[in-house]
Amino acid sequence: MKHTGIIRTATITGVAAALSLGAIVPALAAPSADPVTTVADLDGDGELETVTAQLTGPGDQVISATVNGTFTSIHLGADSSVPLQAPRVTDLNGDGRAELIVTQSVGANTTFFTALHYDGRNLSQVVDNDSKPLSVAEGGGVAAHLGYQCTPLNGGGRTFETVAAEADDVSADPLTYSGTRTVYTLRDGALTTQKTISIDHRPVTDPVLGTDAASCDQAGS
Ligand SMILES: [Ca+2]
Ligand SMILES: [Ca+2]
Repeated sequence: MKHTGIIRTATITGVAAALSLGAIVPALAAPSADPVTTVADLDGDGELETVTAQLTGPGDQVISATVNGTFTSIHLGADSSVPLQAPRVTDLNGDGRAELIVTQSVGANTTFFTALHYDGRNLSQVVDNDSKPLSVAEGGGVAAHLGYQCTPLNGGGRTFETVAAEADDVSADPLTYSGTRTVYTLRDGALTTQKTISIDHRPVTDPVLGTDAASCDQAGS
């Protein structure tokens, strides 16, 4: 009996220690709470900023950076069932200031992302034509062809293009896909649709289905 009492006391002490530690560092309560980092030139001044992503709880991450000595952060949805990925550093409009592509959910074949831009003071979500936060998918397995790409514009800048297409017949050989390619320009964190291109029974090798995420990378990051 006395032995059991000692163990109980030790356990209670351990719980108390864990609780007090948790109060100091709440992130310890989340799974895989180690932050992940990357570098991006958020304000386009030629100096790279460190961008940090950290799980803060189930389904929640915080993205943060310090630009010119000023800290900014934003909470976004996260898929806490998989290891947190650092944001992809892109420049979706080619203006020299980075946008961040942030993973929101990871499925068997398809990953969903949103995008952040830095407005000179804060990080905020890139919004689409309907003022809703951008959601872009990548992957799709055989049944779908999903992704994004950037295309240089004559005279400078880039368009940001998303592809969402479904297989016409998953047992066909070669496979063909039908759906939409949407061409956007980005200004002040808001996307404007320039063109919606219909994709009709095209093989995956057709440029209209092209999805090269690396073409959106920020130069020099
Ligand atoms: Ca900078
Ligand atoms: Ca940019």
